[in-house]
Amino acid sequence: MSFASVLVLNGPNLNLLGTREPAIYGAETLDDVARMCRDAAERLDLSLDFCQSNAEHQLIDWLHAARTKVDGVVINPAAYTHTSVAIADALSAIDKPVIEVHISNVHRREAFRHHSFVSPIAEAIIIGCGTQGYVLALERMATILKTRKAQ
Ligand code: CA2
Repeated sequence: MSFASVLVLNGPNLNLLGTREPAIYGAETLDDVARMCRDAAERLDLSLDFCQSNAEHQLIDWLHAARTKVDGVVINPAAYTHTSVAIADALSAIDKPVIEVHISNVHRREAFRHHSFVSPIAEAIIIGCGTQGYVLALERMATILKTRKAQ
């Protein structure tokens, strides 16, 4: 039995990881990232749901379910980071810690990637650490959730 549960949510086109643009996103596939997350979750005593969708409404439905089902959310909203007030609103409705992850350093890239609707809601943001960012996010989430449980 794990001490807490975390949802890792991935937005549009992240299913293409590892198939192109390796200079920006690395060589790992989304399945590789899911495996890394599962290994980290086991080590950190977290239970894990790992999901990806290209559809905004699906991501929002999962976030609504997360309100009662999980203790924290790690999200790479992909391009919806920069466009979606709806995903930001769904995240605001979750009274649980949220950590935003970006594989690439968005601040080194086009200006439209510099703004995030999600960042003001996030407890922490991990940017430009490659796919390792997901593992770092789970480690930070475990620390946050352990600290909250101890209070
Ligand atoms: O750096 C990140 O993690 C991003 O969230 C990735 C998004 C991008 O729109 C954000 O600005 C930054 C794009 C995900 C698409 O991933 C692909 C991977 C390989 C090939 C094509 C797309």
